[in-house]
Amino acid sequence: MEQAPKPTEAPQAKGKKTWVIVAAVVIIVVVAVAGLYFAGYLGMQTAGTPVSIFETTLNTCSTATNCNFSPVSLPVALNTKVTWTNNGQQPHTVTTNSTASPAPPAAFDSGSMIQGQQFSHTFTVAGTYKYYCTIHPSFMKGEVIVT
Ligand SMILES: [Cu+2]
Repeated sequence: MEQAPKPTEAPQAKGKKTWVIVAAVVIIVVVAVAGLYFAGYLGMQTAGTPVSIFETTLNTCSTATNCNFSPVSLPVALNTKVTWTNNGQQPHTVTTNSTASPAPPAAFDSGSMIQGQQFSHTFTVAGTYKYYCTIHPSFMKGEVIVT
């Protein structure tokens, strides 16, 4: 008769262990998702306001008319994400022009983008962002105006 309380203690201990394991898993998942979010990986999965990088004749990029950004000038509200897509066949970049006047409030650089590749940037500081393609710097020029 005196051994009766023991079986009731055992399930309680098991219940506590389960709770600790569940809490640990929840914390790990929350930290992992927050880490991915702040690293920008989740943000990259949804496209922002589109800018097309086009070549009117694929693989021809010799003038601002046959190869450029569209639109060339894009006005957006603060905290807007803009997504550039290379719809041309040649590699292009989306790179802030640090020598522009006024200088862009923040810098970004897509690096070389192959056909079909996308690059996104979220504009968290207001201002005019002059950017260009480092591969075709003389005529591939665009701007994002953030207000
Ligand atoms: Cu280019």
